[in-house]
Order: sequence, then C-alpha cells, then structure tokens
Amino acid sequence: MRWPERLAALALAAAAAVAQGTPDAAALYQTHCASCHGADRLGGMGPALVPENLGRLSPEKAARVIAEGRAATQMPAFGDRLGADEIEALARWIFAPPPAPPAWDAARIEATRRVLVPPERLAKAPRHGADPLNLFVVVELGDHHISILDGDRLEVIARLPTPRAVHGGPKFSPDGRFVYVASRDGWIIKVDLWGLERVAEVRAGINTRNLAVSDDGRYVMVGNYLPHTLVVLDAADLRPLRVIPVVGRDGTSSRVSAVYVAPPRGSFIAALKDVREIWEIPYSSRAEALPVYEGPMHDYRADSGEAPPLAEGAFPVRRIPVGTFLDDFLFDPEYRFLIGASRQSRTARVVHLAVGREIARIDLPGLPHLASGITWRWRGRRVMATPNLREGVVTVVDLQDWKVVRRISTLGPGFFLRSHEKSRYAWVDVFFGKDRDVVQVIDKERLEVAATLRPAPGKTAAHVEFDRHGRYALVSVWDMDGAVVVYDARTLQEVKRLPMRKPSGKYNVWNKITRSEGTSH
Ligand code: DHE
Repeated sequence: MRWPERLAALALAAAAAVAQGTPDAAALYQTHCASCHGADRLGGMGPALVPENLGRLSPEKAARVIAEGRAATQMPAFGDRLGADEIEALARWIFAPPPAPPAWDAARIEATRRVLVPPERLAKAPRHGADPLNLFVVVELGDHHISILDGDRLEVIARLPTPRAVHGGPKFSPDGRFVYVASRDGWIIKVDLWGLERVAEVRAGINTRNLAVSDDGRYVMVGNYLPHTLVVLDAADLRPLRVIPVVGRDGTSSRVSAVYVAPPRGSFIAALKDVREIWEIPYSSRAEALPVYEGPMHDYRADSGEAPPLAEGAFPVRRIPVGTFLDDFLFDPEYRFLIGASRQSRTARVVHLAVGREIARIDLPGLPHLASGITWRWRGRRVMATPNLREGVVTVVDLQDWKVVRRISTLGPGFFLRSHEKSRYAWVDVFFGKDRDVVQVIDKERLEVAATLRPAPGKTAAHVEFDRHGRYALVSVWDMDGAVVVYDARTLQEVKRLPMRKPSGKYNVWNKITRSEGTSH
C-alpha cells in the first residue's frame, strides 16, 4: 500500500477506535508523552511521533515500547502507569496523521538553530596528533554517538554525542576539517575535526533522508520526506538560506529520497520518491558553463507568484523527466551519467545529465542498492558494481555499453560494497539472512568471491570502509556489544578490534574528500 492510502487507512482505524469509546488517546498523549515528544508530535527530547516517522515500527512494536520503555534511551516504561487498552489506543493513535499537516518553514528551522562554538573560538590547529586526513568518523547507532578514529594508530581519539538515528553518510567540507551529520528526525550537526567538538546544530526537517555538501564548501542541502522540501543551509553556521518546496511539474508534491552533490557540474542532484523527475539544483556559476541541452532551469518561486530573478543564491531547479520513479542513484566518476534504480522495474535507468534524458537501461533485477555502488578499471574498461537488497548477488556492469559483465553470487542480499584504488578486493556484507554475520571479499580482477570472513559469529557484520592508504579494511559488528574489526586489506588477517555500541557506517576523510572510486559519495 502506498503511503497516502496507508495514512488514510490508519486515520480511519483511529477514527473507528474513538467511535467505539476506546480510551482518549489524544488526552493520554498530552498527559504522558507531550513533554518529550512535543505537543504537536513533531519531537523534542524524544523522536517525532507522526506516521511518516514511524515507518520502521508497527503499532504492535510501538505498544511494546510504550509498555516496556526502550533500552539505552530516555524512553521510560509506562506499563505500570497505563492500562493495556490505554497503551494500545496510544500506539494506534500515533500512527494516525495529525489534524493539520506539520509545517517546517525557514522560521521554524531558524528557531532550532544553535551555534555552539562561534568562529573566533574555533581551534587554530588540530587538537590531536593524528593525520587529519586519515581520520574515520564512525557512527555508533547503539548509544547515539560518533567516534573519531585515528586511521594510522587505529585508536579512538574522541567520542561525541549525536541526535538519535543518524542515517545516510555524514559529509565532509572540501578540506576535510568539518563533518555534517544528519538524523532521521531532521537534526543536522556540524562537527569540527580539529577541535573535536560540535560547533552548530539545526533541525532542517521533521523526517530527513540525508544531506550533501557543495564542493565549494558553502552550502549544505538537506532532503526531507516530511515536509516535502529541500533545505539549503549556510555551511558556516547552518543558517537556513532557502526552503524549496518539492512539487512535480504536474503539481504532485513529493518526498525527497536523497540528495547528492555533482562537483564537476556545480550542482546538487535530488532523487524524488513520488514524481517521475530528477531535480538538478546548481549552486555555482560553474554550472552555467556546462552544456545543458534540455530541461531549462525553473525558478520554483515562480509557482507561488514570487519574483523570479535568477540571482546569486536563487537555487533554480532543472527538472529532468524520467520514465519511472528513480529513488536510488550512482554517478559515473565524471558525473556525466546518473544510474538510477527503480523499485518498480527490473531495469536500472541511465540518464545523461547534460542531455537531460534516459539513454540506456541496465538489466538489474531485485533491488540493487546503487547508493552503495563503486567503480574500478577492469581490463581497460571502467565497470561499476552494486550489491542487491533482495538477492544474494553483486552485479558488475560495463560503464561503456551498460551491459552486465558478471553476476557474482554471494551468501545473501547485501547492503554495502566498498573498495579502494590500492586494493585488489571489494568487500560486501551479507546483511540479510542466516549468513548475515559474514562479509565476502571479491577479487576485482577475477570477479569472484576470494574469501569469506566471519568477524563475530552470530552477529551482523556490515559496512566496510578503507583507510586513506588502502592498508586496512574496517568492518562493523552491528551489535550493542559490537566492535569495529580492522583487517589487513592485503592478507585479510584481523589486526585489531575496537569495542563499539552498534557501529553502523564509518567514513574516512581522505577517501570521501578525494571521491575515492571505492566508496560512496
Ligand atoms: Fe540507508 C545511506 C536509503 C535503510 C544505513 N541509505 C543511504 C543512502 C540512501 C539510503 C539513499 C545514501 C545517502 C547518503 O549516504 O547520503 N536506507 C535507505 C533506504 O531507502 C532504506 C532501505 C529504508 C529507510 O528506511 O531509509 C535504508 N540504511 C537503512 C538501514 O536500515 C540501515 C542499515 C541502518 C540505519 O541507519 O537505518 C541504513 N544508509 C545506511 C548507512 C548509509 C546509508 C550506514 C551510509 C553509507 C555510506 O557509506 O555512505
């Protein structure tokens, strides 16, 4: 069921419950929940409790959380204060949409912004002895922290709190000094990797997907599911500069699946969930020098009757029509092509960005996870490879003729694929199924699995990232009692194990700012 119908069904269920004289959930919410989750349900100390933010929970699981609380969070147990019928009513009620759609405009965003370290108090030099370009930022989902890891000594040099449920890759400023982190609840934090401190924070949305940073370091763009907006922030202090409503040419409002930066084009590129369009949003005058054969720039403010001069900072939108909904992307290294996965079809679509049109299709059944794809040179040609969220396969595709070169079978569907220019191996996890505790190492020349490693039997192993020099491959053991396990990238022997609380992604400064072909961008 698509989300508008799902919301309608949930609203009907909630209305029926009220009609049957079940407990007054709205009143219970104000008494017991509003102080942490916000009177308007948009979150506070606790997460937002609106249906769009609860997609990863069922009403049954929500009832269990209300009754028993949630470990390692501030959510207490209400089982001794509320009856089973009251808990059930509350759990059902939060899955019904609020009476008015929540607004999150520039004024509300600005009201949440805090600059914690003003520019004059920023560190004048790194406050650590590590190579600032070989640091890793490790997201620990278990207790909402990031650990900053020295990539040479393999030691944690700082640990900083984050908002709950950080998702998508944190993104670095072009010089690698600052990192921007987004949470599913819309919070964006900026961390200084010299001073090892949080320097600013803002809530840019209610349900956020991810963020991207312009390659001139001036802007952060945030893509939201709720409301349907793209938000441009000033990268210096996270001040909101522009809130762009996302509405397709036919008037359909759309969630943003993800936003990326295309440095050679001087633009942001957004994947949209509910309209058959890709949006390109230039942030630099460099974009004007690029050939664009179709898809004229469109000033979204013209829709609302506002004056449309395309001045500096106007962030015009170029709509690229596509034949299907494309909500997961990979770019070729030159950013000439965008390869997008459609959840509705067996084929991925190749869009020529300058032409603004689909130019090829790739036979990619299942659910390829292109955001996690990588590329390398193979027998004189550039190939890309992607894991698959539905099938145990890594598919290798020739980027010249878009033909599948090899389908490499793995022990189950995988989430993340990683390599490094200096490594002959690509590492893929097996995130789903009985073998989710293994990572498989693929020989990039022979295009076959060369080794299968099991860092912690019985515990999910996922997400690999290399250090700057390609010496080490770091794997997360995705458990409250987890670890980052460091392997020698050549011998595949374990080198070290760093205990962590449910570590998920890890991000090496150098690999990210140089846009290494072996990692995501
Ligand atoms: Fe992610 C990145 C989408 C579920 C952990 N995930 C991304 C990106 C997209 C995406 C589009 C790339 C953006 C970026 O890096 O800025 N993820 C989705 C989904 O649509 C999906 C399947 C469902 C959802 O509810 O969002 C999904 N993702 C998950 C998880 O369940 C994971 C495993 C745990 C979590 O944190 O929720 C997860 N996603 C990640 C991670 C990255 C990511 C760790 C960054 C990878 C990287 O190395 O760049």
